[in-house]
Amino acid sequence: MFFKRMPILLALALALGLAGAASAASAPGHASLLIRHQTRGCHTWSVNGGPFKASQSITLRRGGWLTVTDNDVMSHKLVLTSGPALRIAHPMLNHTGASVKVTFAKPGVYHFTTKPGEDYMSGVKTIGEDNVLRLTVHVS
Ligand SMILES: [Cu+2]
Repeated sequence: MFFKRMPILLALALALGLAGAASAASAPGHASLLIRHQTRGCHTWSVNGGPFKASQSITLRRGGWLTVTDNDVMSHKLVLTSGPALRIAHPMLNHTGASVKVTFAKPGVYHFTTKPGEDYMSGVKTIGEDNVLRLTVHVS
């Protein structure tokens, strides 16, 4: 019985191992985030056209990069709050459609937030507390 079952277990272990390796290798190389304005909470962001939320989490492969585009009615500054040291060349998103690109040379877990600035125009009304945008980036 044991010897009969052995090859199946071995095959299963191999298959799982290969699947694990394949998923690590296929972590995406880039992601694009879009900040939008909304009445409730002032702003949210979306990853690759997905749902708009205040908090997002993504996985990138080492050497991968992301872009953040600001379509909000106010500026945002992209800020790294924890994780491996990282240089953000132009962290200020200070006009409609402004974008920033961040490249991840080192593996690790990076946490970002944004520091919103003043509205570009007066009279923008929102409901509730302004959201704090948060992003976790897992780089494998
Ligand atoms: Cu906003």
